[in-house]
Amino acid sequence: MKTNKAKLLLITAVLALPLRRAAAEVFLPEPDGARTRAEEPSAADKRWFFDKVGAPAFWTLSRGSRAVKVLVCDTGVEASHPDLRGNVGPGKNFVDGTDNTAPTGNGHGTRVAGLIGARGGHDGAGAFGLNYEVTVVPGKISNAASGEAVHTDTAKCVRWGADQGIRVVNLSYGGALDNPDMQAAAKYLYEKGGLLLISAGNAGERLDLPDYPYMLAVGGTDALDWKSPWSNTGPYVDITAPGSNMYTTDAGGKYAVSRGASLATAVVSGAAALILSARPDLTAGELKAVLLRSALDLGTPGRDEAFGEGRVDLKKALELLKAGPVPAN
Ligand SMILES: [Ca+2]
Repeated sequence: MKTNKAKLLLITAVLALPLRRAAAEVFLPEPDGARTRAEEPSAADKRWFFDKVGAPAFWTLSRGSRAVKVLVCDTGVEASHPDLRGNVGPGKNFVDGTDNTAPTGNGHGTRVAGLIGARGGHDGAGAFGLNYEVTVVPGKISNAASGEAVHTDTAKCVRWGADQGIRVVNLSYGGALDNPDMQAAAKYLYEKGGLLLISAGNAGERLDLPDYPYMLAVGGTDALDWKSPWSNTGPYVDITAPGSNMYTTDAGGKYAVSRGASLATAVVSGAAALILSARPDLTAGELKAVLLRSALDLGTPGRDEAFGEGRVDLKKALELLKAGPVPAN
């Protein structure tokens, strides 16, 4: 029974649920919701986000590697999805202790995973993520159709990833930023060489949370590099990435056009995996430094509460990696 555990999350348009402060993460599908392949948008509409972040430039150096694992602590990932098959490895269920990481009534984790490593034709049918090849490791932290998770299971997921030597952990959930257990888990991961990418939240309001050095908090932007209206702001926001109108895989062999900081977080995780595929020698601090220092400054000059250091930019990251030694942090 989980009744004495603090609730952490909530996703998919379940706006009626009592949200845990503004830090709660709400994943909102676009009004069209999940679309079938036959109804998919144009190739240009599907690929805008990886063009925006300069992924094609980085692909001249590396298109990803199955040696790089990205732990997705979420609602499970549909490994049998036609566009994920081969890029999803075995994971763990932290709710029931089994190895069952298939989605149970909630496609949130499958949507997140698609942006990291879906492998449909990126000029044609299907969904395509930032990595042609990667190993998405599903860490299932919710068996509920609502997607709701508790912080104890979530912290377990992050610590397990650290013990597995996983370098990138994606947490597209809210409520964890200022949770002491989660902060300790993030630090544990960081000290073992991994980086936690975490959603800055979808409430569209300012949170007066400090910048926590062992997590990268991600906000969302749109195709014009405006801050997405739902994206939270505050001193804790480290970086932003596309999170509006994101075409991705969905559970049930489907596809979705979705929006939210969940998706923006997945883009940064995908970028981190891509960077590690080219430079597996980077420490967690160096990986963080590459992401932050290569980000395109937006809004007011320098770091600001809306964009953090700026919008993720893999073209600049590529230039930074080629320029010489990477700063430690
Ligand atoms: Ca700025």
